[in-house]
Formats: sequence, C-alpha cells, structure tokens
Amino acid sequence: MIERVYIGLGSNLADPEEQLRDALKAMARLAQSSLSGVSSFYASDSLLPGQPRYTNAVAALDTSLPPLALLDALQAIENQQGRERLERWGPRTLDLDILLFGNRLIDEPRLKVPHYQMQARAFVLYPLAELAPGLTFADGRRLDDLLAGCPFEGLERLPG
Ligand code: A4P
Ligand code: MG
Repeated sequence: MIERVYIGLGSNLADPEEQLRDALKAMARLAQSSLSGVSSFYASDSLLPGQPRYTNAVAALDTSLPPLALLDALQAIENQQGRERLERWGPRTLDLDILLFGNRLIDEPRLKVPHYQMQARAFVLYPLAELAPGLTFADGRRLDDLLAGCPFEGLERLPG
C-alpha cells in the first residue's frame, strides 16, 4: 500500500537552505518511495532563544515503507548530514520530522504521529498548507482551523 507522508524539514546551520536541498535529494533516493512535492522554504526565529534563525519546509513523500522503517531512513539522513558538519556548526543540523503518515494515528515509543506540537508551529502549518490545502488529519483536526489559530507573523517565505 502506498501512503502519503508529510515530512517537516528544519535546519539552522550557517547554510540551512543547502542543508534542506541535500536532505530533499537524499529523500528522493529512498527505497519504495517517491518525493511528490516540496513547499517553499521559510525562515523564522528559533523557538529556543539564542539560536540562529531556522529554515523550514515540508515535503510530501509517497511511500510503501512502514512507519518505523521510514523513521530509520530519515534518521540515517539526519546522521549523515549532521555528522559531517557537527564540529563546524554545532549540534543543530538537520531535523526531519514525520508530521502525518497516511491516515494513521501512531503512538509508539519512537514515533508519535501526528507530530506533537505541529498544531502550534507556523513554520510547519503554512508550508503544509501549500501542499495540502483543506487537509483533515487522521485525528479529525482540520488544517484550516489550525492555521486560523496560528498567525503567519514572524514567518518569512524565501524566494525561489
Ligand atoms: N519521534 C517521535 N515522534 C516522531 C516523529 N513524528 N517524527 C522521536 C520524527 N521523530 C519522532 O527527535 C527525538 C526523537 O523523537 C527521535 O529519536 C524519534 O524517535 P530528534 O529529532 O532527534 O530531536 P530534536 O529535534 O532535538 O527534538 P524535536 O522534538 O524534534 O525538536 P523540536 O521540538 O522540533 O525543536 N524553531 C524554528 N523556527 N524552526 C524549527 O524547526 N526546531 C526546533 C527543534 C526548535 N526551534 C525551532 C525549530
Ligand atoms: Mg526532530
């Protein structure tokens, strides 16, 4: 069964856009999967004070990988990119979060879907809305309602 998965990407390295582009290339090469959409890139201040600004995006992946296998594959991509640059740029390298996985609700020690706190994060909801306007989550929440409660303010859509 092929399922549509939405993945949140985030980086606040010195060149976070390059980091996101590399991650997208790696995701496009994943087994049993095809990358079927990528949002614009967005910049915003870190939720954690004292950290550089983040670049975030959301990607749509059609995959027949089971959820934990996809999580393993995404963590391998994080590790690959993270490790290369860890000494140079510090710990915050690449974050790949599984936001939504088909119509599933997942509550396992290693994987909670929908991703916790995505409902409060403009840098997740607005790029997701580019790819899936009018979406309803597996738990019944509507993206439009979440957007209405989450101001765009502070988010900067990057050109290109
Ligand atoms: N895990 C559970 N559910 C999931 C899921 N749905 N997708 C587990 C991915 N992983 C999931 O994640 C820790 C563990 O969560 C994983 O081992 C996995 O088994 P992590 O990515 O290693 O750790 P983290 O990134 O430090 O934690 P987390 O919770 O992802 O960090 P946050 O809350 O995302 O905070 N500001 C802006 N503007 N943009 C950002 O992207 N990100 C953060 C990081 C802070 N401020 C930010 C941003
Ligand atoms: Mg994460």
